[in-house]
Amino acid sequence: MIAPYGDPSYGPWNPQDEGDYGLASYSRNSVIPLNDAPANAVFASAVIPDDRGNPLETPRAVAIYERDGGLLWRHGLEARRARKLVLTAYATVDNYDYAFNWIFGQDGTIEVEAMLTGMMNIRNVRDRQEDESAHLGHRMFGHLVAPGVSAPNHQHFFSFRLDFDIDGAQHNSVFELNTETLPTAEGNSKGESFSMTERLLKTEREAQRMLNLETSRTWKIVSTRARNALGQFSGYALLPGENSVPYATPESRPRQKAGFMNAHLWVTPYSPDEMFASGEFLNLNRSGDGLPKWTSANRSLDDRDIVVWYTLGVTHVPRTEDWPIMPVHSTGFRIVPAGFFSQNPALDVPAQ
Ligand SMILES: [Cu+2]
Repeated sequence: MIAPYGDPSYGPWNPQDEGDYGLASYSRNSVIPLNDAPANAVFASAVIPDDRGNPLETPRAVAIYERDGGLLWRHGLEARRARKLVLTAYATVDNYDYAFNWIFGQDGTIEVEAMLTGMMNIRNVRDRQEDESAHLGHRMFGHLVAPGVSAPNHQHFFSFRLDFDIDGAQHNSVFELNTETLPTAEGNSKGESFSMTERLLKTEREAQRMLNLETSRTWKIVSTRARNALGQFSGYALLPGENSVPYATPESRPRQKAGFMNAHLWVTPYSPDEMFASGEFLNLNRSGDGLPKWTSANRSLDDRDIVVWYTLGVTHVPRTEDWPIMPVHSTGFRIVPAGFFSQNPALDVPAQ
């Protein structure tokens, strides 16, 4: 996870919050009962090694709880209420705070939610009020949030390493799904027809993909061996939510250091040596280690143990209301069953 800043007065400052700091180690915070998590939560501690190899324990590192999940399904006068199982962990990285929720639904959906809060990074500006060039309080590179205080435009890029094992670790493949209007020449005389095509991503280079709103692009990870009752590949689809492209140029330092942000999707064959999107040794490393380096081998991805890496970008154009403590900005994506079951798996949920 890296946060590139867009204000040229900042100099080369692009904190890599996971890597330089460690979202799961030094930055991990204890969950605050009743505030970070509801009254029915249970907690688990975590032990990780410090930089000398000594055990470092965080009490209440993880909260686990059920919460109301809204409507599960309904038709006419028949309806079911959903419950969701939530795993929560928090990290404070200097001024900023991140929370991560892994949310498990009765319909087989896994939601991944990242929450951004804490205190924005700021710089002092000479004029205490908005200057003439400011448009509704917005400067070219930031936003005035208090007299003499400007919060610069910045982005947050997360890399989620998703080690899919659909019906076993081996024999998995990744397909890309695109939906397009059919040409009128191909039996689309009314101009209303559109079709979805699935394309196998065969190699690491083919699997470096960007989102595409025009084709409603999603991806599906399937077992090539297991089938549901309809004979379809057993699979789960990755459904993107909010996302962004990097505004730093391809040659810039953050793009070199955190090359994972060059694509929204990466797929690699599983390797125990490839755990971190920017490589093992991040501090002072400018070399483009990690995903760009590994995938230059262009290994085969078909019918094997694969790992999916999803890049989630948030463009944070500060608001006045983000100061002095930022209300949570929630973002994320979903992993939903797609052929994994043979029908809606939540039919057995009883009515309240
Ligand atoms: Cu931000």
